[in-house]
Amino acid sequence: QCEQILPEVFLLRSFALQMAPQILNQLDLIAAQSPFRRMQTPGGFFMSAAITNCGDVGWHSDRQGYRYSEIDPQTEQAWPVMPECFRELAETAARQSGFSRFSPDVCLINRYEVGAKMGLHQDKDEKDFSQPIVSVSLGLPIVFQFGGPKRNDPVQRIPLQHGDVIVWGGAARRYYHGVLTLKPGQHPLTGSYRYNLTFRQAR
Ligand code: MD3
Ligand code: FE
Repeated sequence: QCEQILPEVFLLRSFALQMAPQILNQLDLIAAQSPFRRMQTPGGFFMSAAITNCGDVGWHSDRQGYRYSEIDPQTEQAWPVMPECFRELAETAARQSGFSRFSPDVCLINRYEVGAKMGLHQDKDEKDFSQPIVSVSLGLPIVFQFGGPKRNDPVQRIPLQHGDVIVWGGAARRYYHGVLTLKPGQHPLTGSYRYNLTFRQAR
């Protein structure tokens, strides 16, 4: 059930399946405190995915740029605490993939509605690139794509389904990646949405 895609990238199919209802319950509590919102990019566009965070810090974007901060700029309060079951899931997935020292301080949560996508980008706002990123997909399926360290590198596509977990480490941590447009559908647990949780060590 664990497939190695690249030397330090592991796809753990259905790894979060059993925990999904619990995760989704926690997401409702998190969103009640720090709501999902579409963030503006420095270029002035709005991202099509709606974002919130939990943890010691949260990632956000506005006309001034991308950054992690301890305060949610919308609520002017601390971000919601990361639930213990989130941390355990992320650390277990990382450990099984060979990253024994992973200790996430943030979980960035993307919510995709039908028609939403995420263009190719690199994640480079974190301090230590030797730590992996653990991603958890919930709800409607989507096609994930990743290339290489250069924007023009050829891309590979992987369909991601409810419960799938990927651990991104090593050189792949710097690779361009994104998701294609979310297609219409209904998932018994999330309706017409797809959620993606990414656990990171930002600081
Ligand atoms: C490969 N999210 O939040 S998750 C993001 O499905 C992001 O919402 C996508 O890209 C989503 O930044 C993809 C898989 C993922 C996450 C981080 C990565 C793949 C990655 C960082 C480096 C390389
Ligand atoms: Fe990313």
